[in-house]
Amino acid sequence: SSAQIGVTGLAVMGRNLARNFARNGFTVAVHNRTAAKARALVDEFGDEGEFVYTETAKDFVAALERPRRLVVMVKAGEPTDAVIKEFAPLLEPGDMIVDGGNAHFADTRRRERELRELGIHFVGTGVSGGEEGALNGPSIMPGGSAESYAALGPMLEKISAKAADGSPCTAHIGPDGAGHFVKMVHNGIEYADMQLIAEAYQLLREVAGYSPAEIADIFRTWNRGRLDSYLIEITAEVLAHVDAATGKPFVDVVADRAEQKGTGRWTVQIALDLGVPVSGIAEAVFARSVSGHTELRAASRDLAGPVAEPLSKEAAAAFADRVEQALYASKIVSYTQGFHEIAAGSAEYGWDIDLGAVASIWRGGCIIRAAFLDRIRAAYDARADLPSLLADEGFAREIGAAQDDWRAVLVAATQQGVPAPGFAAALAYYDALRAERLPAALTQGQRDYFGAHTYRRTDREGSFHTLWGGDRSEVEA
Ligand code: NBP
Repeated sequence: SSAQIGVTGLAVMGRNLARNFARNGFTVAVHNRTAAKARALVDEFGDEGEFVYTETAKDFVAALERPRRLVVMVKAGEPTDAVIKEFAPLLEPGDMIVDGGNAHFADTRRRERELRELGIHFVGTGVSGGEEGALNGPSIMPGGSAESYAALGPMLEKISAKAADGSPCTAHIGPDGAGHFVKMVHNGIEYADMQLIAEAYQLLREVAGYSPAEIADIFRTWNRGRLDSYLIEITAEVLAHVDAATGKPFVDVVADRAEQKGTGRWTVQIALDLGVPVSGIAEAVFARSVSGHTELRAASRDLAGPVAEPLSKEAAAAFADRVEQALYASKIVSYTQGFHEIAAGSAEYGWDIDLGAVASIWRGGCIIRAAFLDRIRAAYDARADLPSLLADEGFAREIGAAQDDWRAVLVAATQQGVPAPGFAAALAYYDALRAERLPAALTQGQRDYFGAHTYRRTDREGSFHTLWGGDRSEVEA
């Protein structure tokens, strides 16, 4: 038993994570259901560090020093349960099973509870950054017990990405499913970020009349400012890419149907359960869904729309500046909504999640890494009980400064018939929160009328009902 850590499940993610551990000086036992993959890993990358090839589950467990740290990187869902079922009987109290797959946090809570009874620490861990991140430093979001973090944290800190200030992009998120919950919301925010960028692109193309190559340059410029982020950077790369077979812009030869694996959808489903408005993330999930309804789209192609009016060169440049404002303002709203969901999950499940720490560990390694996250961390550092990111003075000032342009972009989008559901949902959220009065008062009246659901008054305590079918006098409910 010489390995400090073991990785089972050696597809792209597990293999790269195992190599990352080895490159950082840890001795890594490797195992895979199909043992040939473990063999191949050692044959191919054995010179990168210390690997211990193991063939059977028993050999694998025997190779690990105690308490054992066993990282599972298999397909989420049933395969994860199958692996737990295989390994749990071979482990001893104090050992750790670290699930680095994209598990649903409810599954993680169940697995943690079941394994806790055996004295085994189950550490549901969000890993972001794709295969590149797994190899060179991902953002890591471990849940599970504080005790398990004490034994595991230093290793994760070593293999994780580092933010610009050198701090590791990992921290103990909270008990049981907290890590997978935060990873889920990370992915939801990623969907929203991608959708907002996609809308900005579409508006620059169809309203301002820019080519993909020109838009790539605009994104490169934006990437030197406050929108500096991995997603903006790769957007410029994708837009500048030319298809070798046709010579056309790559974006023009890719089928316009976006796919999804499910974490964005989970983020919205859970938000509905928690009663948290994540309209920006929801619109992003729905936008992918709309794009995939080929028949619906074909059947709707002849619906009437406005005739587009091309902008002059000067007007196009001014419009691009406005789109940057709209994108930035909408991005603030997406993160406001996402962090609200994390705060709500934390309260519901008693996780006590440090929102500033979450922003901090997303600064490197993960898909949504951005300079912007430093600002979010600073906002929570200044005030840990910040009720909303929009309550932060700095963000409030910036979104206030952006609002005229944000509105102008949506006017143009509406007039020219270009869908911008992410921008629109974000602005509607902003305006709803600002509003002195919402039409919810009318909604309550309707509910009381047809269902006697009662309402509260602005001027006195208590619940009331109006006798709508009778003399319309009010009674206390
Ligand atoms: P996959 O999700 O494609 O899983 C393949 C691995 O699962 C193989 O090692 C396979 O073993 C193993 N496996 C399966 Br399938 N069923 C099994 C079973 N019943 N018992 C034991 N092993 C089983 O691999 P991946 O793309 O590397 O992702 C691994 C995890 O990381 C997933 O949960 C994924 O959601 C998550 N994740 C992926 C990314 C990414 O960018 N790809 C990013 C972040 C997180 P075999 O070789 O014997 O078939």
